[in-house]
Amino acid sequence: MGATQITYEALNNFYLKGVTAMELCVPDVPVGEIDRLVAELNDKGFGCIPNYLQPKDLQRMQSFVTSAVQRSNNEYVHFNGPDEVSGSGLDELAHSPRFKKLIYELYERGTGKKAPEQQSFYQVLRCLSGQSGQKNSMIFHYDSYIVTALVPIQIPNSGMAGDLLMYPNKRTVRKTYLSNAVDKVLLDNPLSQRLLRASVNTKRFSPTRIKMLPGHLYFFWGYRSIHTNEPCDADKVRATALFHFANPHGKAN
Ligand SMILES: O=C(O)CCC(=O)C(=O)O
Ligand SMILES: [Fe+2]
Repeated sequence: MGATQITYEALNNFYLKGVTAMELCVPDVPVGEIDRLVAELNDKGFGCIPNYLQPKDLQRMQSFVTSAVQRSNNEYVHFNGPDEVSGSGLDELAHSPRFKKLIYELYERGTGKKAPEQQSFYQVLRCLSGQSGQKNSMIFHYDSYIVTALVPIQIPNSGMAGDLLMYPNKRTVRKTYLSNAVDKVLLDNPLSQRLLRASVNTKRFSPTRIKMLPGHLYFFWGYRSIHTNEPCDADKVRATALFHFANPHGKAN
């Protein structure tokens, strides 16, 4: 009788853990809210859905980050695609119909075009830590994809937090891959990078600074906006999950 009870309890525990581990809670965002987001992206450069992730889901993602950073000896590490973050919950988010619908609708309502059906997300998890974390910061760029959705997983709550810096909506969607490449070359050179870095703390030319909170979901037009992240202190961890959608030139980089 005693033995049966223990076995039953153990099974029950296992079953319950299994259920909570599998079920990522993804909100259904109404169309009116998406229109509000689009207006924010166009007007101030970024939009935010506060507390998009449930605390338990965020904790699971944070545990994944903690062990990944430990494995990399507290240095920068990143993961591409859902398979590399399998079990963290970020893979489930990328596959979630509600999340996909949100991004497709944001794209469609923001651009007036039909969302490309064949493209999936270009998904990245970036974990900044140590000296290499600092080297992977302050690199201003345009993304190759129109929509950038960003979920901060872990942000230091003191010192340098790794704010997102942005000059929003600085270019239109280029017709050709060549003109897109020209924009990128004009930005990705030592002189432009030096000028942009020198502008960060000026009164006149400073970028929009976004202090991000873990579990919120942020959007911006990554293709159209010059952006980067500030470094965080080397002894801290700053982790962001990025979901890029819709490459107008069909080439990833
Ligand atoms: O980690 C961030 O805050 C931004 C990273 C980014 O812009 C990118 O990976 O394209
Ligand atoms: Fe980016």
